[in-house]
Amino acid sequence: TMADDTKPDADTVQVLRDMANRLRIHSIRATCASSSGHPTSCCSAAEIMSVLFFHTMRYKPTDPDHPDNDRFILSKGHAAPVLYAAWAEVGDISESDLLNLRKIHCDLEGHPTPRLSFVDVATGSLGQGLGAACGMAYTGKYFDKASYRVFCLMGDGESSEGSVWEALAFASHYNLDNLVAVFDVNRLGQSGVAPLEHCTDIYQNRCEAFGWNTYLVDGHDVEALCQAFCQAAQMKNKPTAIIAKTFKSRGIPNVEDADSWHGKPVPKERADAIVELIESQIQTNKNLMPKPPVEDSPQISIRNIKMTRLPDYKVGDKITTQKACGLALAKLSHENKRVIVLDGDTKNSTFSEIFKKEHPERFIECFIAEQNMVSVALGCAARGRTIAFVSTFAAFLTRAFDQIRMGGISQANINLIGSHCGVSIGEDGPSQMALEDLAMFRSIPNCTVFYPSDAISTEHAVYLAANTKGMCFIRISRPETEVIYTPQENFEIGQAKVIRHSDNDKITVIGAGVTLHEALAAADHLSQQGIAVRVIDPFTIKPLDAATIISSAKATGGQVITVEDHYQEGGIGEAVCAAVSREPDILVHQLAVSGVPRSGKPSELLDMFGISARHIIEAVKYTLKN
Ligand SMILES: Cc1ncc(C[n+]2csc(CCOP(=O)(O)OP(=O)(O)O)c2C)c(N)n1
Ligand SMILES: *[C@@H]1O[C@H](CO)[C@@H](O)[C@H](O)[C@H]1NC(C)=O
Ligand SMILES: *[C@@H]1O[C@H](CO)[C@@H](O)[C@H](O)[C@H]1NC(C)=O
Repeated sequence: TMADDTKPDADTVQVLRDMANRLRIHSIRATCASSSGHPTSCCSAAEIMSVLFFHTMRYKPTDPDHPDNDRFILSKGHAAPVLYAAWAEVGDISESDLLNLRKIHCDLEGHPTPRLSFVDVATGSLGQGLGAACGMAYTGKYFDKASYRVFCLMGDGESSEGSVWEALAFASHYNLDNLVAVFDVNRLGQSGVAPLEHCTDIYQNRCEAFGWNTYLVDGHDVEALCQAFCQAAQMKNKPTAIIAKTFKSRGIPNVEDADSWHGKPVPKERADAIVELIESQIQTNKNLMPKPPVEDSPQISIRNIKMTRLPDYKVGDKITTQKACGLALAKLSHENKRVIVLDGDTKNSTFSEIFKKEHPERFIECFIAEQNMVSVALGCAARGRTIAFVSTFAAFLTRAFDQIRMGGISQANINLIGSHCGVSIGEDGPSQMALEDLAMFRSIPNCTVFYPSDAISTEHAVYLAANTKGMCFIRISRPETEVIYTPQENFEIGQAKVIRHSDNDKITVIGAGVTLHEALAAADHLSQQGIAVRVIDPFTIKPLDAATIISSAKATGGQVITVEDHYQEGGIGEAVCAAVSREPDILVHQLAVSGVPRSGKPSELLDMFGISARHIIEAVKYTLKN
C-alpha cells in the first residue's frame, strides 16, 4: 500500500541505513584494492543508493537489463564503486569481484560502461546522464507506454554543465513524470567547492523555474528519501528533482566534508579502522529484495528491416540527398513501428518534417539543444527500444562531439544524419558549413560513415543504418544532384561503386556527394580530349572499400585523385591515404577545402575552394604530365 511505501517500518529503515553503510564499506575496500577511484563521492550518495536500489526501484535482480525494469543512470559516473556495490548487494556481482575494480580483465571499470548488463549508457563525462535519462523516460512514457520509471543521480559539481539544463528543460516540456533526478549536493567538486556550495534552495529554485516538481531532503536520512521518492511517483505531468543535502566522504572521520579528498582512496593504513567504525554502526544483517517490476512494456522487434518497395527515382532525376533522406525516413517509418526521428528545430531544412508528417507521434522535437538531443537519442535507443535517427546540420553535431564520443563508448545503436555539409551550401556562409564532420565521425570506434551521392544511395544508406549495429553517420548535401543509380542497384556497407571505367583509364578519381558529380563532369570533359578517367563513389567512408580503391589505382598507373567538400584533415583523402599506405606504387593527390570559406553561390565556392570540375581537370592533367 501507499502508506507502506511512504513510511518504511522501523526495521526497514534500519536495514536501509545498514545497507548504505555496506555500500560505503564496499566502495572503500574496492578503491583501496585498486589504489584509485572515488570513495568520497560514493559515500555522499550511499543512502540515496540504498533507498533507490532496496526500496524505491522495481526491477528483476537477476535480469538487470529487462525491459520492464526501472532504469538507473549514474550521471556522476566516477561514483561507479557505489553502483557496483549496490549490484553486489543485489547479487549480480560477487563481493570478491568488487576488489577487481579497475583491473584489466574485470568489467568493473573506473566509470560505468555497457560492458556491464546493468549499465545502459556510459557515463563519466559529466553532465550527460540526465539527457540519456530523458530519452529513456520519453521512450517509457510515449513509445512503450509502460510503467517503468527512470532515476538519475547527479553531482552538484556536474550541474554546472549546460547540458544538464538542456535536459531539465526537455524533461518538463515533455511532462516526463516518470523521471526523477537526484542532486547529490555534497558541496564539493574535484579541485575545490562547487559554486553553490550547500545552497540547496538555489538548486530548488532553479529546478522549479525549469518546470520541475522538487523536494529538498537530508540526503543521509533514509526515511526522508523514501518519502520523497514515493511522492515523486504520485506526481502527474512533471518530472521530479530531489535536492539532497549531503556530505562528501560521509562516515569517514577527518575526511567527511573536507577539501582535497576527491578521487583519493582512504590511506591503506587507515582503511581497516575506518571500515571497522562504519561496520560498528551496522545493526542488522537482513537482506532486502527489490520489488518486482510491472510487466507491461510491449514485445518489439527492431531487427531485419526490409526495403519492401524499390526506390522511386529514375536515373537523371534531380533531387538533393537531404530531401531524399527525409523521404527515406518516412518510407522506413512504415517498415517498423520503432523507427523514431529527433531533430533540433531544423526539420524543414533537413526534411525530417516529411517523417513527422507521416508519424508525428514518433518524432521528437528537441529544440536547439544538440548536446541534449544526442543524449536523448542514446536513452531512446538503450535496451533496443527504438531505432533512433537524429537529424540536424552536420556542423551543429560537432558541438555534441563529447556526447557522440560517449555514444561510441556505449556501443550505442544510434543513427546521426548531418545535413548542409561543406561549402556547397552556399550563401549561408561558413558558420553553417560542416567541414570537420567526417574527421569527427571517422574517429568514433565502430561508427559507420555513409556519404551518399544520389537519392537512391541515400535511401539505401538510411535502410542500412537502421539495420546496422553501432553508431551510423549519414552525411547529406543541400544542392540538387542527378540520380545516377537505377532502382535495382544494391548497396553494401564497405562496398564502393566504380561508376565510370574503361580499359585505358589513366587515373582514378574518388569523390562523394557533390564532388562525385564534379568528378563525373570532369571525366566527361576529359574524355572529349581523349583522357579516360575512372570514377569511384566510395558510398561508405568508414569502412572504406580499400580493395576496390587499390585495384582501381593499380589499373590506372597508381594515380589517384580525391576530391571532397570537407577539410583535408580527417577527410576522404586521408582515409584513402591510410587505405593505400602499404602500396608503394600508389600516389594520392588530395583536393579538399582549406581555410575559412565565405558566403557565395555554391558553384562559386566549389571553384574558389579548389574542388570543382575545373580543379579536377587541372589536377588530372598536372598528374599525367609529371
Ligand atoms: C565533463 C567533465 N569535466 C570534468 C571532469 C573531471 N571530474 C571528475 S569528477 C569531478 C568533480 C565532480 O563533482 P561533483 O559533480 O560535485 O561530484 P562529487 O564527486 O562531488 O559527488 C570532475 C571535475 C569530468 N569527469 N567530466
Ligand atoms: C521553415 O519554416 C518556417 C516557418 O514556416 C519558415 O519561415 C522558414 O522559411 C522555413 N525554412 C526553410 C529552410 O524552409
Ligand atoms: C569494431 O572495430 C574493431 C576495431 O577496428 C573491429 O575489430 C571490430 O570488428 C569492429 N566491430 C564491429 C561490430 O564492427
